[in-house]
Amino acid sequence: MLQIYGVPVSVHTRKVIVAALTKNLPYEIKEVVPVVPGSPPPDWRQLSPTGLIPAIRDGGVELADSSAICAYLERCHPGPSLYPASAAAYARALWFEQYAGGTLFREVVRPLFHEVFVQPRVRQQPTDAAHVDAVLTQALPEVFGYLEGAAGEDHLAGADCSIGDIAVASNLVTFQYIGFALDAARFPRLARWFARVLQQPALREALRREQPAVRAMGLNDDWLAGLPA
Ligand SMILES: N[C@@H](CCC(=O)N[C@@H](CS)C(=O)NCC(=O)O)C(=O)O
Repeated sequence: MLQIYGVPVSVHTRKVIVAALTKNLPYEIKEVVPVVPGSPPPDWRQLSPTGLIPAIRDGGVELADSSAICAYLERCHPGPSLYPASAAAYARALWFEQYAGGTLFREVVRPLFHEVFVQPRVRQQPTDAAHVDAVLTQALPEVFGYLEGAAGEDHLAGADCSIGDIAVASNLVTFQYIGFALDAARFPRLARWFARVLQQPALREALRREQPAVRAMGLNDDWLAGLPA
């Protein structure tokens, strides 16, 4: 069985879980929390050379990085596909996947998660309020503003939900878990797109499965209650 190393509430582990669920693949979670000392297994750097989650073991294949893993799962199990057929839409899906991991995560979600969760809850260190404020007033408007312009009445890379949608949505899920809200008055197209992607069955199932961890971590999941069943 596919073994996914990571934690379901991690932005990039969730992406791999949604890909596995989309393809109806059974999987087993091997819990690794890189920020918790002693959590990674002894051979962790061999499996994940960066030390980051997620990584997988699938038969004889060992692989790190959510984008590499999702592309691998797609090649092994082509349907249902998370990658559009046309070259232009395929490229756009990859772009949004890259933008999600490279800019949305690095400049907005990761610093906020670090300040409001890792520092006070894992490291017993104070939150740097000035850093949070800088992210909210400088990085977020640019990044969410770009996504607002990119979101239409469809998905980000065409009619169907793609890996690009899942990658961006996974970031917004964590953004809301840590107590921030996607402001629908300020980013209406992005908010409508997010509500649409949250209807995607594999993402819904991933969110359902991670609820025990969300509650155990004391994260905010009130916003999920407002979603249509
Ligand atoms: N490019 C990597 C990024 C993975 C990543 O940043 N993972 C985060 C969790 S979502 C992590 O391991 N953070 C722990 C740390 O920074 O030490 C991927 O797509 O898998």
